[in-house]
Amino acid sequence: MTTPAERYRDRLPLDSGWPVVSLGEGSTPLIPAPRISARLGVDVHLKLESANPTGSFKDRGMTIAVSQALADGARAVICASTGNTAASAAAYAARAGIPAVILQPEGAVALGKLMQARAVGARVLEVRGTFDQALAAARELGERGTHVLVNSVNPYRIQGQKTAAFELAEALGGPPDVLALPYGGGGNTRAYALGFEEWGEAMPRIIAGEAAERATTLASAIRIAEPVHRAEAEAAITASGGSVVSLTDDELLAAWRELAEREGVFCEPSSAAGVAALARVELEPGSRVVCVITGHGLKDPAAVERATVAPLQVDPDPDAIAAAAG
Ligand code: AN7
Repeated sequence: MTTPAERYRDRLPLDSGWPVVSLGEGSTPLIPAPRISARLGVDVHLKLESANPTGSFKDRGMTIAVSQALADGARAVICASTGNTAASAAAYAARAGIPAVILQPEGAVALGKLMQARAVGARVLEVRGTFDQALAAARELGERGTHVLVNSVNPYRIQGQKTAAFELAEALGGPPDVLALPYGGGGNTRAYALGFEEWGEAMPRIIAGEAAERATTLASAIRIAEPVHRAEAEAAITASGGSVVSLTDDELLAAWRELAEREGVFCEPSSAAGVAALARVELEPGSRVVCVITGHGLKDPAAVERATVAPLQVDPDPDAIAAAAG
């Protein structure tokens, strides 16, 4: 399989001698969403970034950032994370053979993501504070030079991440009319805008769904009070003719449910933000829309427990099972 680093080498800041640290990221599926399309009167496709090696979009940027860190002789990488950056950084660091220090806001990271970072041997530290406070501490350690920071303020993250825009333009024979995605820190939004700008055809209208209650949303991946890329991300959204849509947890969960039950796509709650945001904007009938599904549903089993009905218990008796199956 060709990785984004190979496929788009001439569009990436890669030195020729570089060993690329890869887990087979990119080339993610782009699938139609017929029922969501019918409801909205537009042609919706889903870009399943949840199909990346660690189950989220972060792997595209992490392959490039960790490769650069290795080439620079880094002794260790560090990140603060609501969970997915951590899972990705930990896996790519393991692949590179360098230690990863992971700062998680205590009690605020979904179970699957916590287990991923632990499983690959990262040094996981639970910070008594918010994501924003943990990020400030990680940035400080990055500046001291003891650790290479691999949060998306590391420019190689955005560089790698932009390859998702190239894949979309190639798959569709040009950029979509509308790109809808979750908006947490804004790094992904920035990366798509950069990618489509470099692609050189039209810029899609960017619809970015954020949690209305940023500090407390059940969508823990985007529980980020202060988006670090706010200025650049929102400038790109405005320039594209798009908008930021603030979503309640009920709106996020309704879109999450629709993706799961009506399209068969099981993502984590934050990943439904693009679909949820579309319901709140005017759309040109028939236009081509891509929603980015940023993370896999298995990351957050607690969200499923909260939002769905628990299984009934039955005896191994066909009549009892037939009655219970309904
Ligand atoms: C599934 O892992 O910030 O707007 O530390 O995990 O680029 O921040 C995750 C963010 C959307 C928001 N969907 O993207 C982290 C982290 C999922 C995410 C976002 C995140 P950005």
